[in-house]
Amino acid sequence: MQFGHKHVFFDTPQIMGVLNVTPDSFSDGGQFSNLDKAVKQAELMVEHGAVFIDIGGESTRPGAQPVAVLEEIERVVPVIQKIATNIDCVISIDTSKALVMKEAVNAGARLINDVCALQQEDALSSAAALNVPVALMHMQGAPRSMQDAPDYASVVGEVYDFLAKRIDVCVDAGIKQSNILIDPGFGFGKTLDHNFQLLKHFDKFKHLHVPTIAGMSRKSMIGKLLDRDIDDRLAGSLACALLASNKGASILRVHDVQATYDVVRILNKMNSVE
Ligand code: 7PM
Repeated sequence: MQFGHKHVFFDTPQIMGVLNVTPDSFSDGGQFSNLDKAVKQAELMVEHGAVFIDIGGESTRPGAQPVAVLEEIERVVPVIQKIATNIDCVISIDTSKALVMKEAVNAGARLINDVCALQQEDALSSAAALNVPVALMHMQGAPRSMQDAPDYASVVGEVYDFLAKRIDVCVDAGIKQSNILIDPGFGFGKTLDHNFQLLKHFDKFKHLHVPTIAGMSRKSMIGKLLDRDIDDRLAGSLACALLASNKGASILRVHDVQATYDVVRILNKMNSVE
């Protein structure tokens, strides 16, 4: 798949490092600016094997307050510009807002990662006009209330059908199928069992014939099952990354890039021996 001038092969799983640029994620009172810290963290993630850096300026945490659009732009654009000029990677913008998509792509982002699957106002036409790849994620409900009572007759079937429809809508809006990725949206309006059903059947999503993203890193499906706080979920996250990879995930969206890349290299070796 082509991302600007960079071609990325999905014959083996690729890593997307998460870079949050919400105000408190980089303020430790030290001598480096938040901008420098964000760029240094991106640099380290790329050294450790990340091909994508996913930049998010709005917390999509269940129950989170929405961020004003201009504030979101002020947070992400300087970081995108500096990474785009200094680091060899594909910058992904984690946003649902049309204006943020535009400003981010103008600044150098080459993938739009939208947890709302381009359903917000003007997002679809905006993404189509920008002519960069888009990642469509499934979510049941809205971020604020999605974990209140997740409900499906068949989570795998319903997520699959939703993503199939969104691919069709995007193609009808002028987005090339070769520029679409999909993501079942672990933790977004799903119970513990829903999340593990999606993981168990992750291989079914390859029948949609577009690359797939799996984002389980440090999520509550790990914390709840294992009774682990957020800082103690590395082993669980690596297990989930390996299982999704083994079921064909194209991109792993993770916080712990170096450890995840070790896991991917082990699987790649096994898959490549005679
Ligand atoms: C709290 C809860 C904070 C959840 C942050 C999150 C995904 C994503 C996010 C995903 C894609 C996180 C999430 N998750 N984009 N953005 N897929 N494509 O864990 O699973 O970072 S936000």
